[in-house]
Amino acid sequence: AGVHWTYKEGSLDQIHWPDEYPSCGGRKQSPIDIQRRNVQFNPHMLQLEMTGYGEVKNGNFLMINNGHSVQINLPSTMKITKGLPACYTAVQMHLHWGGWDLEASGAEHTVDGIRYMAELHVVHYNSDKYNSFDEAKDKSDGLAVLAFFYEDGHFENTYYSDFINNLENVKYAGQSMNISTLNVRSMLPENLAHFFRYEGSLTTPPCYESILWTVFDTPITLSHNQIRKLESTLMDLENKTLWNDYRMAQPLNDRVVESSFL
Ligand code: SG4
Ligand code: ZN
Repeated sequence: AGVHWTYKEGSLDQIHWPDEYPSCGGRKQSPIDIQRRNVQFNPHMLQLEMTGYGEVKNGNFLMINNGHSVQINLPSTMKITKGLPACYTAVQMHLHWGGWDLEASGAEHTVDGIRYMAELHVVHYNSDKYNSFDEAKDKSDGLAVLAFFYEDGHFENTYYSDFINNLENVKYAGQSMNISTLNVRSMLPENLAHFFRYEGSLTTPPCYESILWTVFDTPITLSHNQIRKLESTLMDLENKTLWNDYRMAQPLNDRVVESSFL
């Protein structure tokens, strides 16, 4: 105990994560740079089928600033029922973003070296095989994460208005609030047909190599102001602006990235 891991500053920045967390130096780490010309089209990969992703009212969803990200805990009624090797139950979603007075972009995965503004991760565990996220998180077939890119555009994305406004209420690390209405489907791109798939890891310590990644090609558009608010509202564990919470691309090694489209 003592030093906490960070992205860029201090003695336990991302270069040094493997010193404390051996998995972070593994051969199946995330994120990666997705190179379109090296991706393998797999016509057998089916579009995902989800249940419970639509509007949920009178819920009690915790939105948390954990000092590394902002996270919303999801109801276990949200599931992926088809398109993956098993049934997966949602646990939480969180974002990674950049900083408005530094390099603005802060997505974790890059595509042909290009970094999008930000990235959403919807985390699920294999509920066919495991009883909880905690049990599944370090198993090679334990987790599935859906990743979505954000780009900036001219118009406010009204499906994100509540989320962006709520950031103010969880400004400081450790703060949380309850959300009663949530519609995750509306926060995703309409087109979910085009995606990449590969085997990787948690992008933060302890970097367990337990995630089957699905990275969608179609980005979500937020307005410039919405992205700015995301990048400048929250504070980290040291009470500094929480930004640039992304890990650099990791070596692909002997892995193959598949795509659902040509
Ligand atoms: C974010 O920091 C989440 O808030 C973490 O969730 C999450 O850790 C971490 O990202 C890594 O997840 O999809 N980017 S990722 O690989 O899910 C875990 C919590 O801290 C263990 C609960
Ligand atoms: Zn993440």
